[in-house]
Amino acid sequence: QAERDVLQAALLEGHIMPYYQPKVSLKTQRICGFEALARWVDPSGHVREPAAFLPQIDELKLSGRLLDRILGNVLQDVASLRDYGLDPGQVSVNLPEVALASQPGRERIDALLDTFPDAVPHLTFEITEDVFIARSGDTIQTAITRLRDRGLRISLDDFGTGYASFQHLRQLDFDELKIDTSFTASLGKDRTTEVIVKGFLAIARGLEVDVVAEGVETQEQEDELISLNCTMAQGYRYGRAMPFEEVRSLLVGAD
Ligand code: G
Ligand code: G
Ligand code: MN
Ligand code: NA
Repeated sequence: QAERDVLQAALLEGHIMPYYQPKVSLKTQRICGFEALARWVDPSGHVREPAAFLPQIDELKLSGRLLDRILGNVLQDVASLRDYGLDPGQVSVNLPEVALASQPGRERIDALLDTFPDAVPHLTFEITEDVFIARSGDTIQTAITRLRDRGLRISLDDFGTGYASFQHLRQLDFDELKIDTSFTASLGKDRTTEVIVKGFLAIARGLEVDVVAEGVETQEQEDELISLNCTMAQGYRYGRAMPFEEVRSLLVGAD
């Protein structure tokens, strides 16, 4: 209970917030968007990463509250950038399974989106394949279709690491596929990985969806991805997740 109170207070008082990791176009080498990643920032300035608090959030059934906070902040930040005349590009938010599976979860998302209609076209929701495992696929599919109809994009996160990845491709219309860090890390080192990534990119081209390679750290990985015609990348090579004020400065500088 004490732990729950601490987490709930951190959420209510706004200490848990999105940081933003840039996504880069491999064609232009320019920033084309960001992924919002939750951080818990103490009043002392100490920053905790999701691994330190997401498990408790799940356990204490606070993931709905977390999404309210992260999505609410992201919409506000996107709207504020637009007010400055800046283009944030596509901003991704990680969606937990319960957000789509439960009626209250879906209603909360709708209510938040209604508050910032101009920010909605900038939004991408990242879902992992585990959203399909726990509940009936039909409910999830309907929820996803409704969101896409509102003009936001759906991205399949950690692609290739889950159970029955190809089955999900057949059941779901989506807009983007994210190649997991574990594949990127083996590029240039392991022929099997290269063949698999090449296959992912061929599938994405055939389905006409975007691809983002995650966890890009080196020039070699980038060169390899470019030679495979991958269009977007994300990783420490381009930048770590940063607070909103830094995003604004970065975009002002890029203008
Ligand atoms: O930021 P970092 O690379 O440490 O993120 C670790 C993991 O936490 C990633 O798998 C990411 O998807 C997840 N994560 C980060 N922010 C959020 C969030 O706001 N909501 C959910 N559900 N997961 C998040
Ligand atoms: O949502 P997802 O699980 O994909 O979250 C992305 C995770 O990958 C975050 O934990 C983020 O901190 C991490 N990450 C981002 N860039 C890099 C990178 O270049 N290398 C590695 N190893 N991890 C990264
Ligand atoms: Mn993600
Ligand atoms: Na990922």
